[in-house]
Amino acid sequence: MSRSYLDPPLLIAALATVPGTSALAVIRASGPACIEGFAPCFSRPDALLAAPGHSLVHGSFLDVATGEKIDDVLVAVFRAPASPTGEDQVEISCHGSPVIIRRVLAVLEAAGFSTALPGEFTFRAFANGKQDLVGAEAIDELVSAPGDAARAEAIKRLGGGLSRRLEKARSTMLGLLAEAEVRLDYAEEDGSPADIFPIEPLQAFRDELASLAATWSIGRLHREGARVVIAGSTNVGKSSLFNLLVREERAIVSPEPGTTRDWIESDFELAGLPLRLIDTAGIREGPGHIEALGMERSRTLAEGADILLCLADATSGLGSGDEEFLRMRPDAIRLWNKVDSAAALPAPPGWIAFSALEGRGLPDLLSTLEGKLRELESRARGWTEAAPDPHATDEKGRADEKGRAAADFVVARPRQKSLLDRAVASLDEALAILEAWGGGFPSDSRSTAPAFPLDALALELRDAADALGELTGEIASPEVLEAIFSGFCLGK
Ligand SMILES: Nc1nc2c(ncn2[C@@H]2O[C@H](COP(=O)(O)OP(=O)(O)OP(=O)(O)O)[C@@H](O)[C@H]2O)c(=O)[nH]1
Ligand SMILES: [Mg+2]
Repeated sequence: MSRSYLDPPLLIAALATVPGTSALAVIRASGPACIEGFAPCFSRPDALLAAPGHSLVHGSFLDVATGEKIDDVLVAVFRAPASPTGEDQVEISCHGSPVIIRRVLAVLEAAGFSTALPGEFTFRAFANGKQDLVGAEAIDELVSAPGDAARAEAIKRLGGGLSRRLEKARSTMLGLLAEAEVRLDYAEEDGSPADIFPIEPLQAFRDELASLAATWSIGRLHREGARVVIAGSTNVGKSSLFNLLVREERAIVSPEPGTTRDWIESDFELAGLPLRLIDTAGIREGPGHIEALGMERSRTLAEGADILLCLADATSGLGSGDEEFLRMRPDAIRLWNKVDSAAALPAPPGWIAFSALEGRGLPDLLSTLEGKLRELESRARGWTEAAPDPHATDEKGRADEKGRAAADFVVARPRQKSLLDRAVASLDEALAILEAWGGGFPSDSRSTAPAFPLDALALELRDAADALGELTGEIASPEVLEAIFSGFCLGK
């Protein structure tokens, strides 16, 4: 029967490093009485059992059944609750041979350690209050960060500042509601709405959460990479440029027009930012059925590109395919390719003179591309390029500053974004309810003024608070937890 993350905690073990040959490998084990469970597999059980938490013990890993020494190992001992998982834990550093790893895991299994589920160590850290859900997700994001920007954002989230901010917003909102309930009992008819429920802090939370939700586009950009699409007429050198940028012969290049029939993609990094480069089928008149399908895909990809590279053949001038893309995307980076050829026409203004064959114009292309990426990043953050003026009195200056404060933290997952959106939508409803009310108290039975809409307000504020609670994992359902942690890597 398959195990679940929510089963009572067993002893678990898994390889934490990549399988294969390496200098060292680390095998982690965790669970109640894990150190005692591991002791029979170790040549110095007394030293192990006496070892304090966060210490190292040197010895041999033994086959319990035969007493055979399998490897020389160094064991890191962690004791509950001051361990990464909150349970007793050992981390065995052995030599990184697949044979040793297999034997160690088999002996551990025979000694009662089950194979850990993906992300089960992190799940236990979450279940034992060592990490909230945003922090647990940040561990996975740190391990799988495709570039330095995504790494920097993950390590910040792992620090817990974002979670603390969300928890503070949640408890303050619920506190305001509780206070409103009390104040209502004592409200005078001539009191103002702000005496019952102060709107300003609510508005401030709403704005802060909205800024945070807006950082998702930058998080997505850093995690998935900007989609850079190469498009143009057939035979202009798109695949040659693709190969040049990814530094390998990935795409087929040939003098025959219509060589690329379907798009191909490859990831690379520029100035710390990940890119997904996509080579597409060229556009030409009178294509066959399959080629026409490929051309349709090229158009869709160009339309959805973060950055479009439009290539034209310098030996023949602008083709109808290139013109079509330029009409669709006037913001495209324009490359006048094959300038090395004797037949090349001069590059028109606004075009980079380029040669995919010789790499001419490449520094110009890379710096233009980097500039576009930075622009994309700034736009995703909702920033203007200038540094914020701390004395800014205008709306824009204040909005920029708020954006930067929220962008200290960047949300990285669609789950986080949609829960923030839900909280913002509920707070918008709550603010609309307060605005529509405008005054009047139910405590005065003769009053004809509308009653304070406590129930409707409470409903919206609780929903906003619940969305934040789901975000940090305080009230996440077992299904949600299972779905999140099963996406983590093994041994994490
Ligand atoms: N002289 C010269 N030839 C080039 C250059 N770039 C590409 N070519 C040649 O142009 C021809 C077409 O190149 P590809 O890279 O396959 O062109 P493509 O745009 O991908 O073509 P399709 O996939 O058919 O749309 C090949 O013979 C290349 O060697 C260049 O900078 N200079
Ligand atoms: Mg091609």
